[in-house]
Amino acid sequence: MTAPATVIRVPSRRRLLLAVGALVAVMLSACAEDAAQDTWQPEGENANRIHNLQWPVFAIAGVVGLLVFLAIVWIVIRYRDRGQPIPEQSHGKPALEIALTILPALILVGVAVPTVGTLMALAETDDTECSVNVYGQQWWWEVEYPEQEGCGGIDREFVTSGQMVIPTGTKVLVSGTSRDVIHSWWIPALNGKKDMVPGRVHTVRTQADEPGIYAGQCTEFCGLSHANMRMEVVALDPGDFETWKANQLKPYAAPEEGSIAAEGESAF
Ligand SMILES: [Cu+2]
Repeated sequence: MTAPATVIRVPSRRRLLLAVGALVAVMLSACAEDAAQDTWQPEGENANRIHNLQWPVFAIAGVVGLLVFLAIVWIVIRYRDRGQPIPEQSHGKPALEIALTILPALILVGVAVPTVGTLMALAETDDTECSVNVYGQQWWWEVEYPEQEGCGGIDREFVTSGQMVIPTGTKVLVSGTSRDVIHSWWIPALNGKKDMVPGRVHTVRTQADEPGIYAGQCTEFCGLSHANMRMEVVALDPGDFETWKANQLKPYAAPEEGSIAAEGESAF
Protein backbone atom coordinates (compact mmCIF):
# COMPACT_ATOMS: atom_id res chain seq x y z
CA MET A 1 0.00 0.00 0.00
CA THR A 2 1.34 3.42 -0.84
CA ALA A 3 1.33 6.18 1.72
CA PRO A 4 -1.17 8.97 1.08
CA ALA A 5 0.42 11.96 -0.65
CA THR A 6 1.14 14.88 1.64
CA VAL A 7 -0.56 18.05 0.49
CA ILE A 8 1.45 21.16 1.31
CA ARG A 9 -0.86 24.10 1.75
CA VAL A 10 0.72 27.41 0.79
CA PRO A 11 -1.20 30.43 2.08
CA SER A 12 -2.66 32.33 -0.88
CA ARG A 13 -0.85 35.57 0.09
CA ARG A 14 2.53 33.85 0.01
CA ARG A 15 1.60 32.15 -3.26
CA LEU A 16 0.87 35.56 -4.77
CA LEU A 17 4.22 36.92 -3.53
CA LEU A 18 6.01 33.90 -5.02
CA ALA A 19 4.29 34.41 -8.37
CA VAL A 20 5.14 38.13 -8.42
CA GLY A 21 8.75 37.36 -7.41
CA ALA A 22 9.09 34.81 -10.22
CA LEU A 23 7.64 37.27 -12.73
CA VAL A 24 10.03 40.05 -11.65
CA ALA A 25 13.00 37.62 -11.85
CA VAL A 26 12.02 36.61 -15.39
CA MET A 27 11.69 40.26 -16.43
CA LEU A 28 15.01 41.28 -14.85
CA SER A 29 16.79 38.43 -16.64
CA ALA A 30 16.26 40.43 -19.86
CA CYS A 31 18.22 43.42 -18.53
CA ALA A 32 21.87 42.71 -19.40
CA GLU A 33 23.82 45.91 -19.99
CA ASP A 34 26.56 44.60 -22.27
CA ALA A 35 24.75 41.80 -24.09
CA ALA A 36 26.67 41.33 -27.33
CA GLN A 37 23.57 40.34 -29.29
CA ASP A 38 21.19 43.03 -28.03
CA THR A 39 18.81 44.20 -30.76
CA TRP A 40 18.24 47.45 -28.82
CA GLN A 41 21.84 48.63 -29.25
CA PRO A 42 22.25 49.36 -32.97
CA GLU A 43 25.77 50.12 -34.25
CA GLY A 44 25.19 50.70 -37.96
CA GLU A 45 22.93 52.42 -40.49
CA ASN A 46 20.46 49.59 -41.17
CA ALA A 47 20.35 48.48 -37.54
CA ASN A 48 19.43 52.09 -36.68
CA ARG A 49 16.61 52.01 -39.23
CA ILE A 50 15.20 48.87 -37.60
CA HIS A 51 15.65 50.42 -34.17
CA ASN A 52 13.83 53.62 -35.18
CA LEU A 53 10.91 51.46 -36.30
CA GLN A 54 10.79 48.96 -33.45
CA TRP A 55 10.63 51.61 -30.71
CA PRO A 56 7.35 53.28 -31.80
CA VAL A 57 5.78 49.95 -32.85
CA PHE A 58 6.72 48.43 -29.49
CA ALA A 59 5.26 51.48 -27.70
CA ILE A 60 1.98 51.37 -29.66
CA ALA A 61 1.64 47.60 -29.16
CA GLY A 62 2.49 48.05 -25.48
CA VAL A 63 -0.20 50.70 -24.91
CA VAL A 64 -2.84 48.65 -26.79
CA GLY A 65 -1.83 45.49 -24.90
CA LEU A 66 -1.95 47.26 -21.54
CA LEU A 67 -5.41 48.77 -22.23
CA VAL A 68 -6.80 45.37 -23.29
CA PHE A 69 -5.27 43.70 -20.23
CA LEU A 70 -6.71 46.34 -17.85
CA ALA A 71 -10.14 46.12 -19.52
CA ILE A 72 -10.17 42.33 -19.09
CA VAL A 73 -9.14 42.55 -15.42
CA TRP A 74 -11.78 45.23 -14.76
CA ILE A 75 -14.55 43.19 -16.46
CA VAL A 76 -13.54 39.97 -14.69
CA ILE A 77 -13.69 41.65 -11.27
CA ARG A 78 -16.66 43.96 -11.86
CA TYR A 79 -18.95 41.36 -13.45
CA ARG A 80 -17.87 38.22 -11.59
CA ASP A 81 -20.60 35.79 -10.59
CA ARG A 82 -22.00 36.77 -7.19
CA GLY A 83 -25.27 34.95 -7.63
CA GLN A 84 -26.95 37.98 -9.22
CA PRO A 85 -29.66 37.44 -11.87
CA ILE A 86 -28.59 37.41 -15.54
CA PRO A 87 -28.93 41.01 -16.83
CA GLU A 88 -31.12 41.96 -19.76
CA GLN A 89 -29.51 40.81 -23.05
CA SER A 90 -28.97 43.24 -25.92
CA HIS A 91 -27.90 42.67 -29.51
CA GLY A 92 -25.81 44.95 -31.73
CA LYS A 93 -24.43 48.45 -31.15
CA PRO A 94 -23.59 49.87 -34.61
CA ALA A 95 -21.79 53.02 -33.43
CA LEU A 96 -19.49 51.02 -31.14
CA GLU A 97 -18.89 48.31 -33.75
CA ILE A 98 -17.95 50.85 -36.44
CA ALA A 99 -15.65 52.70 -34.03
CA LEU A 100 -13.96 49.44 -32.99
CA THR A 101 -13.37 48.60 -36.66
CA ILE A 102 -12.04 52.00 -37.72
CA LEU A 103 -9.77 52.58 -34.71
CA PRO A 104 -7.68 49.37 -35.09
CA ALA A 105 -7.54 49.95 -38.86
CA LEU A 106 -6.08 53.44 -38.27
CA ILE A 107 -3.54 52.05 -35.79
CA LEU A 108 -2.52 49.35 -38.31
CA VAL A 109 -2.10 51.96 -41.07
CA GLY A 110 -0.01 54.06 -38.67
CA VAL A 111 2.28 51.06 -38.13
CA ALA A 112 2.26 49.84 -41.75
CA VAL A 113 3.41 53.10 -43.41
CA PRO A 114 6.76 53.41 -41.57
CA THR A 115 7.21 49.60 -41.71
CA VAL A 116 6.98 49.48 -45.51
CA GLY A 117 9.24 52.55 -45.76
CA THR A 118 11.86 50.86 -43.57
CA LEU A 119 11.65 47.59 -45.54
CA MET A 120 12.28 49.48 -48.77
CA ALA A 121 15.22 51.38 -47.26
CA LEU A 122 16.71 48.10 -45.95
CA ALA A 123 16.47 46.53 -49.42
CA GLU A 124 18.53 49.37 -50.96
CA THR A 125 21.80 48.04 -52.46
CA ASP A 126 22.59 50.54 -55.26
CA ASP A 127 25.12 52.50 -53.22
CA THR A 128 27.10 49.44 -52.08
CA GLU A 129 30.80 50.17 -51.50
CA CYS A 130 32.14 46.68 -50.77
CA SER A 131 30.92 43.15 -51.62
CA VAL A 132 31.44 40.01 -49.58
CA ASN A 133 30.08 36.51 -50.25
CA VAL A 134 29.05 34.17 -47.47
CA TYR A 135 28.53 30.38 -47.58
CA GLY A 136 26.76 28.72 -44.68
CA GLN A 137 27.41 25.04 -44.00
CA GLN A 138 27.15 22.67 -41.04
CA TRP A 139 28.39 24.35 -38.87
CA TRP A 140 30.50 27.29 -39.92
CA TRP A 141 30.55 30.25 -42.27
CA GLU A 142 32.93 30.71 -45.16
CA VAL A 143 33.53 34.35 -46.08
CA GLU A 144 34.77 35.12 -49.57
CA TYR A 145 36.16 38.45 -50.79
CA PRO A 146 35.81 38.46 -54.60
CA GLU A 147 37.91 40.56 -56.98
CA GLN A 148 36.44 44.05 -57.08
CA GLU A 149 37.05 47.76 -57.03
CA GLY A 150 35.09 48.00 -53.78
CA CYS A 151 36.53 47.41 -50.28
CA GLY A 152 39.42 49.70 -51.31
CA GLY A 153 40.20 47.39 -54.26
CA ILE A 154 40.78 43.61 -54.21
CA ASP A 155 42.78 42.22 -57.14
CA ARG A 156 42.79 38.57 -56.03
CA GLU A 157 39.96 36.66 -54.38
CA PHE A 158 40.57 35.36 -50.86
CA VAL A 159 38.61 33.44 -48.25
CA THR A 160 38.29 33.50 -44.46
CA SER A 161 36.11 31.53 -42.05
CA GLY A 162 33.87 32.48 -39.15
CA GLN A 163 34.94 36.12 -39.12
CA MET A 164 33.94 38.76 -41.62
CA VAL A 165 36.29 41.73 -41.54
CA ILE A 166 34.94 45.01 -42.93
CA PRO A 167 36.09 48.63 -43.02
CA THR A 168 34.10 51.02 -40.78
CA GLY A 169 31.69 53.52 -42.33
CA THR A 170 31.42 51.42 -45.49
CA LYS A 171 28.22 50.03 -46.99
CA VAL A 172 29.01 46.32 -47.33
CA LEU A 173 26.74 44.02 -49.34
CA VAL A 174 26.70 40.47 -48.00
CA SER A 175 25.52 37.96 -50.63
CA GLY A 176 24.91 34.59 -49.06
CA THR A 177 23.82 31.07 -49.76
CA SER A 178 24.13 27.63 -48.15
CA ARG A 179 25.93 24.43 -49.13
CA ASP A 180 23.62 22.07 -47.22
CA VAL A 181 20.58 23.05 -45.13
CA ILE A 182 19.02 26.45 -44.44
CA HIS A 183 21.08 28.69 -42.16
CA SER A 184 20.45 32.28 -41.15
CA TRP A 185 22.94 35.14 -40.97
CA TRP A 186 22.35 37.56 -38.09
CA ILE A 187 24.57 40.22 -36.57
CA PRO A 188 21.99 41.97 -34.34
CA ALA A 189 23.98 45.19 -33.85
CA LEU A 190 24.39 45.70 -37.62
CA ASN A 191 21.17 44.55 -39.33
CA GLY A 192 18.28 42.09 -39.27
CA LYS A 193 18.34 38.37 -40.09
CA LYS A 194 18.69 36.85 -43.53
CA ASP A 195 18.10 33.18 -44.30
CA MET A 196 20.83 31.50 -46.34
CA VAL A 197 19.11 28.93 -48.53
CA PRO A 198 20.72 26.26 -50.77
CA GLY A 199 20.36 27.17 -54.46
CA ARG A 200 19.47 30.80 -53.78
CA VAL A 201 21.50 33.94 -53.16
CA HIS A 202 20.10 36.33 -50.56
CA THR A 203 21.58 39.73 -49.85
CA VAL A 204 21.80 41.75 -46.67
CA ARG A 205 23.61 45.03 -46.19
CA THR A 206 25.88 45.55 -43.25
CA GLN A 207 27.67 48.64 -42.01
CA ALA A 208 29.45 49.41 -38.76
CA ASP A 209 29.94 53.01 -37.61
CA GLU A 210 32.74 52.26 -35.14
CA PRO A 211 35.59 49.73 -35.05
CA GLY A 212 34.73 46.70 -32.95
CA ILE A 213 33.75 43.05 -32.87
CA TYR A 214 30.06 42.44 -33.50
CA ALA A 215 28.81 39.01 -32.47
CA GLY A 216 26.22 36.98 -34.32
CA GLN A 217 24.66 33.56 -34.38
CA CYS A 218 23.07 31.26 -36.95
CA THR A 219 19.36 31.73 -36.28
CA GLU A 220 17.86 28.87 -38.26
CA PHE A 221 18.03 25.47 -36.55
CA CYS A 222 20.44 23.58 -38.79
CA GLY A 223 21.40 20.40 -36.94
CA LEU A 224 23.08 19.18 -33.77
CA SER A 225 25.79 21.87 -33.61
CA HIS A 226 23.49 24.74 -34.57
CA ALA A 227 24.16 26.44 -31.22
CA ASN A 228 27.90 26.50 -32.00
CA MET A 229 27.43 28.11 -35.40
CA ARG A 230 28.52 31.57 -34.39
CA MET A 231 30.08 34.33 -36.39
CA GLU A 232 31.60 37.76 -35.95
CA VAL A 233 31.88 40.90 -37.97
CA VAL A 234 35.15 42.65 -37.16
CA ALA A 235 35.04 46.32 -38.17
CA LEU A 236 38.43 47.98 -38.66
CA ASP A 237 39.39 51.57 -39.47
CA PRO A 238 39.96 51.76 -43.24
CA GLY A 239 43.76 51.95 -42.68
CA ASP A 240 43.76 48.82 -40.49
CA PHE A 241 41.50 47.10 -43.00
CA GLU A 242 44.11 47.71 -45.73
CA THR A 243 46.79 46.13 -43.51
CA TRP A 244 44.54 43.12 -42.80
CA LYS A 245 43.79 42.74 -46.51
CA ALA A 246 47.49 42.82 -47.40
CA ASN A 247 48.10 40.09 -44.79
CA GLN A 248 45.37 37.91 -46.27
CA LEU A 249 46.96 38.20 -49.70
CA LYS A 250 50.43 37.12 -48.56
CA PRO A 251 51.57 33.80 -50.04
CA TYR A 252 50.84 30.67 -48.00
CA ALA A 253 53.45 29.80 -45.40
CA ALA A 254 53.25 26.38 -43.72
CA PRO A 255 53.10 26.70 -39.92
CA GLU A 256 56.03 25.38 -37.93
CA GLU A 257 55.69 21.67 -37.19
CA GLY A 258 54.35 20.98 -33.70
CA SER A 259 53.07 24.55 -33.28
CA ILE A 260 49.50 25.38 -32.26
CA ALA A 261 48.96 26.84 -35.74
CA ALA A 262 49.94 23.49 -37.31
CA GLU A 263 47.54 21.68 -34.96
CA GLY A 264 44.78 24.08 -35.95
CA GLU A 265 45.50 23.63 -39.63
CA SER A 266 45.24 19.83 -39.41
CA ALA A 267 42.01 20.07 -37.38
CA PHE A 268 40.44 22.36 -39.94
CU1 LIG B 1 23.26 27.14 -39.20
